[in-house]
Amino acid sequence: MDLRNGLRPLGTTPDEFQRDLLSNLYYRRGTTVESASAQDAYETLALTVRDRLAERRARTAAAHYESNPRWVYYLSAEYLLGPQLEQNLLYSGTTELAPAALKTLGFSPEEVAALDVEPGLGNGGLGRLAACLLDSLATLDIPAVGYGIRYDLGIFKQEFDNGEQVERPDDWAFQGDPWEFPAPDDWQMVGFYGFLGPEGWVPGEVVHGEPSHLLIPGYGTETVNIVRLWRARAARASFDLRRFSAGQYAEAVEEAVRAENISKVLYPDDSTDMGRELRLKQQYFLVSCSLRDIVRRFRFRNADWDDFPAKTVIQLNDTHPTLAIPELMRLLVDEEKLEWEHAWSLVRRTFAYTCHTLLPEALETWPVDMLGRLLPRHLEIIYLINEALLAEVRSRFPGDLDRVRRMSLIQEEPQRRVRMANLAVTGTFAVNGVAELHSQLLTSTTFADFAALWPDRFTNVTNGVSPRRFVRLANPGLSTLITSGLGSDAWLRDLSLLSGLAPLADDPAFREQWRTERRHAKEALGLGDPGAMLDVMIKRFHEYKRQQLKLLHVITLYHRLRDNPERFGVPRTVLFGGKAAPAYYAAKSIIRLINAVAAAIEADPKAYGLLRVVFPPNYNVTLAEKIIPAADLSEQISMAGKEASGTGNMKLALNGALTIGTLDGANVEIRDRVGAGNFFLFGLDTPAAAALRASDYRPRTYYDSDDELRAALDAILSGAFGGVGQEVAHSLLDRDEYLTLADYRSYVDKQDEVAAAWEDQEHWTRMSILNTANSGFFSADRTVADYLSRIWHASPVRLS
Ligand code: OX2
Repeated sequence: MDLRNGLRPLGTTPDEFQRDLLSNLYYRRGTTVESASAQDAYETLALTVRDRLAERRARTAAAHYESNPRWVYYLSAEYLLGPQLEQNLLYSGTTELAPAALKTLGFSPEEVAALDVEPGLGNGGLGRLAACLLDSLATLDIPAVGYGIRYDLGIFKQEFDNGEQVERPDDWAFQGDPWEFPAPDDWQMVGFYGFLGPEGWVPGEVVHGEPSHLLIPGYGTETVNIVRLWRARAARASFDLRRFSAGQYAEAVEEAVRAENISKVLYPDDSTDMGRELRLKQQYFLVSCSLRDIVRRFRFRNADWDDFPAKTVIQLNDTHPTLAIPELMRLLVDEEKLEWEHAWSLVRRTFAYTCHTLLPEALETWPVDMLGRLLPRHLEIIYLINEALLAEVRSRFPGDLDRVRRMSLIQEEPQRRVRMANLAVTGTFAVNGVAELHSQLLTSTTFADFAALWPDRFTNVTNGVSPRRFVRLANPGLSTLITSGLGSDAWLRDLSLLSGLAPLADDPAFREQWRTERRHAKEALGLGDPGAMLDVMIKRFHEYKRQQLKLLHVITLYHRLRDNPERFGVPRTVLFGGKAAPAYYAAKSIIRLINAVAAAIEADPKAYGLLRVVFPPNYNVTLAEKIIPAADLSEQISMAGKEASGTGNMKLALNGALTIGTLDGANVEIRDRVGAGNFFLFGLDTPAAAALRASDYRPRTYYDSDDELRAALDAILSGAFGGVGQEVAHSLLDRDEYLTLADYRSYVDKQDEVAAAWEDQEHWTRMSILNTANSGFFSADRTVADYLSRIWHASPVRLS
């Protein structure tokens, strides 16, 4: 088959690349070298690179069609893909060709790269994990499609106004997105509301889902997969010409606006009923479009529904896409006329569910009333699933009413709500946590009842990160050094090879080179003295993550410095990065206080050259790629038993930062691998934290008995930071939900050990190299390999 429509293959020489660039400028941007703007240059380069991937994509699609493989479908409300240009240059092998070609247009690679806006279609770790898994699926040649929503406005842009977080819309695709392929002819129809009539569900509102896709190339292979994103549109002819002609302009487009609101923003504010309903609508929109698309794709090569589970595995990324379970039941029973039991057996063998949390408040539930109004047939199906579930529970555990109540898909008190996590566990063949500790805690706490009923359903898959993005692209200098140390760049596809660096930790010349590369990364970040220790805490703001603990440490360091500047010791730059959810006031107070403390320290000449706090706004993937290579110390200080895994911890360790952390999430596995001697452990472990929480915990006793802690909190209370942060201090003294004060002393003492270790740079460098050398396990390629062997059981399809 001719997959190039008779066209010649795209060339790989500088001349050919340049000719294609000029051709794209002329024919696709409609402009000339003389009048090209920087935006023209960027988009033309993107198209020229994209063409090379599109060709691989066409061949991938053909190979997949040919082999009718088992597909992995990943359903996720978020994808935090990061900037696309440099990645696609690397993956298409054109990184070296671009600068010269751009020069003919009169632009530098830096100018052009600055225009590559990252699609902010995600929030934090969950969305970035989705992006890393897609990258690894393609790299491992697994037939896979990611499904998500193409939000018009991604995660908000964070700005600081007088130290306070303000949220601005992130109009990421304002200029269009050159990486995107619209596929309007694959649209789907989605119904909402309405009633159940004798013929079944009659929706009262119908919207269209229009897909577009982005290319997901594999590294070091020909495979190019896709992520397909849905955008909500009014059904055709929704424009009301009669009203428009009558001057009712707003009313004329009302329906269109209501439809488009569904894919307007990621995680609309859910502090109102309307906001909550919009989120539920988004979830169903994603699920309904994606399932119909999956079925359409199944039918290309298959006719028998009994083959569906063998050809399809659908991974639910947390509970957001859980409505896929009742939706597939509806499609099979109502539309395909399968028997209920038959349909249920297909559904149960198709879906798998990843749980990403331990926080009870993060386990989604929806009011029965709301769900029944929006999706009456789905609520009915959920009741039927629940009946069968509870019958099974009663027969296995006769007389155990409490257990029945706990396991029910419906929570009764204080309000009737549907428990999405219970539904997700009930409708899937595999449930996994995202780190060893997390998976253990899931089966011993959150899902203990389900684990007793179906022990074989539960497994663990420890998260991982893309070594291409977070080492090769983010840290080119260190990557080159690693490649020369190992004698090859094969580590980029087999990260376990990093272990070959371990002997080099004892080689003084290599250590010197290692320090040089790390220093370059710091200089590139540009935060002043590269000799100061760069101490970073980059993650979403949440009280369980305990940015407030780091802040108390900063205030303590500041007090020591003021009292005794000669004895301060190691100069530090403390860097915070992260956003707080718009309606999460406690987290926003912590942000404001950090900014106030930073300003006070900055204004004090005594602190000059010794202590600095920096907080660049709008932490995102682009910024992460600059900070991570420069970091010396990685703060992973959540209250034990709260962070499911963490992935920033992996990225930092992989780049040679040393971790100070609790025994939480994947920190446990990082410490096991890099060695206890190369990791700064502090604080209560999960059982101790749980026991203290369960007892009569009094944070004030720590305040009373620890002079430095008292001084830090008193400083806030007495208005030393412009009066900011009173509520933070009060909340710590009165409640301290996450045991910040209980862990303070152990944390500060451990930080003193960190400072002492920093004084011996040879030893520190040795530890740094060993962190990198022993972090190969945390590649997302290994994560995908684990999903494949434990859950997905799909095989690679390689292009010939
Ligand atoms: C995050 C978890 O908080 C984090 O620990 C984990 O590393 C990440 O998911 C990827 O697994 N929303 N985001 C998360 O959980 C939820 C819910």
